[in-house]
Amino acid sequence: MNDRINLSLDQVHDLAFRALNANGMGAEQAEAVARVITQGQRDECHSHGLYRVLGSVRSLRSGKVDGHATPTLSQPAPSIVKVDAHQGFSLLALHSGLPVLVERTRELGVAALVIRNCFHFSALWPEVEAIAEQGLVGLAMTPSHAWVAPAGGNKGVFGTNPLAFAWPRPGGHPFVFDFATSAIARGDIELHARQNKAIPLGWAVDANGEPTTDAQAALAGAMQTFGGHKGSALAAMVELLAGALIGDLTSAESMAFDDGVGAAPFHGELLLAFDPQRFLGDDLALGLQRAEDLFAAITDQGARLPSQRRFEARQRSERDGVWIDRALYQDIQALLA
Ligand code: NDP
Ligand code: PYC
Repeated sequence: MNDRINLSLDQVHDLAFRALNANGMGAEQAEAVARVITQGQRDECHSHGLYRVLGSVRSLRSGKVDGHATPTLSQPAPSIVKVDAHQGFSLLALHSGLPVLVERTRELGVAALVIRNCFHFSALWPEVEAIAEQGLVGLAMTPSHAWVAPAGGNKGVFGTNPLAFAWPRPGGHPFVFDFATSAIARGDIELHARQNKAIPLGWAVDANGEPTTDAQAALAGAMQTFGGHKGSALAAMVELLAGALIGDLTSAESMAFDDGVGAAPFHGELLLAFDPQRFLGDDLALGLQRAEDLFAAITDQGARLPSQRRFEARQRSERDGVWIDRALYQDIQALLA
């Protein structure tokens, strides 16, 4: 029997939506979550595609999530848009806050979207891409659970704390990067553990603080930051900006809140948007051209831009559908029973 199955993007969306909805998530939230899961699977980001249905349903079943929460929006300052997710997932809150962030950014040049009190599991590139689609520059960050040791330590303090950035490009895909400040996303280590595959050295230490290639031992130990002290400092910055500054939980506090039930991390998120038109005025075209010159200097020597792999995967998936592990498909089907 083939160990992978082919699904259309509509089938991916339908499967995710039904699994979430059957486990207590209301249609509005389930639609927002299924859309992003489908985008992740489409772009072959396997750690943040259909695999996330399992963790989302586990979160719903933990009783901590309000799958029917309706986000509420406030504006504590002209440049700050705040959305309270009221213990729902982050994505419906994002959906309601994004148009207001865009409006404020066009008006003021720079604005922030703060999402509070949300369960969070998703990749950040769909969010900064949505900002760049409006001709704006986007930056997003969020804590998670305290799985990552600071450089020089061996106990979890930081989350995997992703940082994502998008720059709009006239007539093409934006320039986007989105990475964990840990050596790799935790989801990738979990996928290695599911498939009994070894992980590279440098991703994690075991519970005794020893470097390990065993994915299970890594999950029980502590993950490492990327780039040693540099990733460590960036991870701390994310805790400060998208935790302390916005009055929401740090990764350590999120983990304490979880109390071992294994739900998605519960905290906040910070998104910043910049309007190039406001910064550059009459020099907008020149500024965007200088960015193009920079991208050309990268690609002209054979190096690739971040997200190029994703955009190629997107084109393939839109044409041919996606391939997913049969075991994952069966695990999700079981959630519908
Ligand atoms: P990776 O290390 O796989 O890649 C991160 C970025 O680097 C991508 O933009 C990728 O582009 C780019 N990239 C990879 N290889 C190259 C290369 N050779 N040249 C140029 N660019 C390259 O990602 P991570 O494991 O760090 O993170 C994966 C995802 O997990 C992210 O989307 C992140 O948002 C998500 N995540 C979410 C968390 C949360 O709390 N919500 C926590 C941690 C991670 P490309 O995709 O095209 O390869
Ligand atoms: O893969 O590290 C991760 C992650 C944490 C929360 C969502 N994804």
